[in-house]
Amino acid sequence: MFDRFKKRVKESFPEDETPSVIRKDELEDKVRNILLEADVSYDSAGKIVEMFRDRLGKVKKKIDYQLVLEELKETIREVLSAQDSDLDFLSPGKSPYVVLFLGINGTGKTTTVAKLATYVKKNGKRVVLAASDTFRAGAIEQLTQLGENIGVNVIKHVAKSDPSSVAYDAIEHARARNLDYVLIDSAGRMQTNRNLIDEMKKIKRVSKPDLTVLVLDSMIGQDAVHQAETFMKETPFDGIILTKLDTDARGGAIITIALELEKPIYFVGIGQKMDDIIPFDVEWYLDKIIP
Ligand SMILES: Nc1nc2c(ncn2[C@@H]2O[C@H](COP(=O)(O)OP(=O)(O)O)[C@@H](O)[C@H]2O)c(=O)[nH]1
Ligand SMILES: [Mg+2]
Repeated sequence: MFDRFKKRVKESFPEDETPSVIRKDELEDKVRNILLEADVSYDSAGKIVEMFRDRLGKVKKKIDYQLVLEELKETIREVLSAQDSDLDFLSPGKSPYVVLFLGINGTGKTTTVAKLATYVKKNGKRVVLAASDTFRAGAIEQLTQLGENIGVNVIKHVAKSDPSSVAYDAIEHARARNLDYVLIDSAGRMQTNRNLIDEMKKIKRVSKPDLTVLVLDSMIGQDAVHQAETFMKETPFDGIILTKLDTDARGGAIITIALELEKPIYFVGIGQKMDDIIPFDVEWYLDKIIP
């Protein structure tokens, strides 16, 4: 995870090899290059370099590489902390707590729904899943199978049926049984298919989710921002779950998302197993990218 990012930081600023003269413009170029190579967008990289420059400008003592790393870390911490969410997913304060998952195909929605069900179940909560991806062949079966594996009920209708009514039934099911969560999977094509966009809006209208989450694949890097902006226009969402960080050597998507989308990242997916999801933590991320 983010190996390349950390390696580049290490190579650029070897802690015990600070040169006798440090030129600030060279420092800034190095930071900018590290960020661009990590697939942080050009604008975001520029903003971070600016913030980093301001920080170094306030430093009174002699600058060495150790200090550079500390200030770089502090800069990124400031950017990410600004989007810190106060969501307490395990005690949301409403039941059933209805969560709608959006995202294009293949980002990991269905897997994420099952992972989060596992997560809340492990914490003593009761949950039902709504198989509202009725569009893609196999999607209902996929969620049903996952539900069986983790011992969680899945509400489903036949293929091609109205996804909103599946969501509605799942919510009724949860109300009748005093369940804590309803997690709604959805079909995820966008832009290309007006029907699916309208369907997505309808699911949202009908299910009135307490939380709408956009699932993004970290491998697409800064394109995640464009994808998210497209979604935002049609079906506004509250925050993000970023998947597949385990296969992401670059790691810059997190920074670009924080600076350009200004939305919190609630959880990150770090593998294919049901346990491979963790609440996003700024310090966890900083430890992984900066030595
Ligand atoms: N390595 C890895 N693979 C993941 C992660 N999350 C999902 N996947 C995989 O991504 C693929 C697509 O997932 P799926 O949930 O079907 O995506 P959906 O089309 O958005 O519902 C599957 O092979 C998942 O196992 C993750 O955090 N790490
Ligand atoms: Mg799916």
